[in-house]
Amino acid sequence: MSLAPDRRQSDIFRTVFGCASGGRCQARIPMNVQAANPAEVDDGFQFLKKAFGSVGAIDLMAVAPYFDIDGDSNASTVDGIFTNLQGSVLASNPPSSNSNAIVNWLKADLAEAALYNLPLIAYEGGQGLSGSANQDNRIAAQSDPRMYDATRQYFALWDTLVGKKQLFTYYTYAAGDGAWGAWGALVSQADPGAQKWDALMSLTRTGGDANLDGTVDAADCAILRANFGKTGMWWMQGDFNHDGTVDAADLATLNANVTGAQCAAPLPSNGRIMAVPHPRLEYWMKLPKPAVGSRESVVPCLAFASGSSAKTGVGASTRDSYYGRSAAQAHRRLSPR
Ligand SMILES: [Ca+2]
Ligand SMILES: [Ca+2]
Repeated sequence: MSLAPDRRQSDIFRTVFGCASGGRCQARIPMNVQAANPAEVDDGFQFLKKAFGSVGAIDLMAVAPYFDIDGDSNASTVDGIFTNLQGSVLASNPPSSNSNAIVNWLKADLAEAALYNLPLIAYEGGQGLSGSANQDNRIAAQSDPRMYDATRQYFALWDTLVGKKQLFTYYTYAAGDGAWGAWGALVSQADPGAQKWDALMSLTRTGGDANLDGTVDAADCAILRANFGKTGMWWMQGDFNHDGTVDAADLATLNANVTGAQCAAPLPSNGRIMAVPHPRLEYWMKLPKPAVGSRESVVPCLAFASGSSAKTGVGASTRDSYYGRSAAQAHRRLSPR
């Protein structure tokens, strides 16, 4: 029986990592089995119990519950793919005719693991759209916005049935789409985002953590500000609600979780900057027209007397030099007489 050498292999790891002596173990030993056929491992577990008294050398049962369409005919259109995935394969109450329904797989996996008091983890998983029929549609589905929703729907099932805290190894980080599948959450690690990647970020990161460093702070604010108002954006560019645009909603998400100063939206590049004349400015405007420049060309504002603003109650401006006056001269003109 193949589990006998597996057991010996497990014991070697336990010895090397100090588990055999009862120390805290860094290595946890899983027993893998197909998610759709968990009963296949039962003979092995029974053998271990008989031979060793328990399956004690095994810490976990591990499966790879990839989700895929239930039959190639569903790939004739991209719509067909998502109708089958979202309405059947990933449904919380799937049709009994669907032998690829994730709920049914996970329930059977949990039942098998429970027989031996083993936790369930996923040693691989994610979407598994692959096959020779209509491969173009399977690849097109990867960048369809419904893939974002399908990925979240998938993990909602995992979270509900198995548990958020149970290890799930998503396959894989970045890989190109091709005839043998489209496994990468990102197509290229240089990409700013993708439907699958952004779904994973939304499930694992705090809203606002654009640079994925585990905190929401000024660095994330800078990213959001740099992309504010842009469309075609992704999580790592500041689009936390996946509507494609970086805007006030994303800013609110960031500020709800930020450590340190609140993040402010940048001024719009085509916006208006308005100032309200101060009584002292009106006084200044009544003075003879300056020798240099045109008064009419100047934006009315409160700022004229740099360095003396505290006394006058007005701000600083470079307009003084425009009129050929020093800040002190401007201050004198702005001060009550
Ligand atoms: Ca961050
Ligand atoms: Ca957004």
